[in-house]
Amino acid sequence: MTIAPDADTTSAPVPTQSTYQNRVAEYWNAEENPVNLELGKIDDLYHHHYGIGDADRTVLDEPDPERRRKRITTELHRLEHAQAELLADRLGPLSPADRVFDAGCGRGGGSVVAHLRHGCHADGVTISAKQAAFANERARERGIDDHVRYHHRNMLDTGFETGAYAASWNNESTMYVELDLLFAEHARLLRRGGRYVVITGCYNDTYGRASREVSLINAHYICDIHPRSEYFRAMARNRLVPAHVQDLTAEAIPYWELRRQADHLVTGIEDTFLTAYKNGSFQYLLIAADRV
Ligand code: GPP
Ligand code: MG
Repeated sequence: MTIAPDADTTSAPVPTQSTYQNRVAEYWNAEENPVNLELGKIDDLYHHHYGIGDADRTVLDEPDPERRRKRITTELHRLEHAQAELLADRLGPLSPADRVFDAGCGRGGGSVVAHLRHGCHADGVTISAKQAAFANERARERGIDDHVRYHHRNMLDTGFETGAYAASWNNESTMYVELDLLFAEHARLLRRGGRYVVITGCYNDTYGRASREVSLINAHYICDIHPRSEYFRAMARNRLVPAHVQDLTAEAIPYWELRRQADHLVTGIEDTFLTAYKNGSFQYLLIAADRV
């Protein structure tokens, strides 16, 4: 049964979920990786994506062990924040009257970044009740809960108002869903001329099929990484016209090179990402599209 939720509430029932979606929700309800929580604590911006840009590797030379850990944590957070800012830049121009939709919002960092950048209202959606509650608590503490709200809902079927959004995005969350269903929901929510942005890891069609490393990443996160081609096919089918495509693969590597040396934060997937990026089977991509 699908119950159409009130856009102002955070506790409306999510539509009936597949067994797979229940497993994904369980993963995120249980997830407490220090690489996410310790970074988030720095400034109360909790991201669930990776970083981009050159890393300051001098943090590794810090002789005091406690200070070294702190400096590495701070540097990784800086790189993740730079990624969130890049995405937020691509949403604009937006005004404080505008509303944006954060599909697969995790613990909420991206919506806060978008609000701070543009002054806009944000609705974040996550399949994890725990993440939605956590993110709403952070928004309350920050005093922006009148502008930024998180909802325990399914991003494929949000129940939000048709055409009410000036911009929307997925930041590393598309690999959990069928792209046609996802883009149909974005196209429904976005007003004509609205902007959709995705940052994602995708497998490279020129390599062939999914590599061993891509399959290992899928198993690690219980996700299903799409090929690059599928993004463009599914966008074309759903009134989303790419305006800007950026291959961020090279810019993603310094983050992983630093993260693999952060003994206090590693999760075990670091070398797999590096091999996947370096053997050409996997790409880190930003696509900005207009809703026509
Ligand atoms: C990062 O989340 C992103 C995902 C789990 C989705 C998979 C992304 C790909 C690009 C394949 P996270 O910040 O919770 O992960 P981690 O705990 O590894 O930092
Ligand atoms: Mg993380």
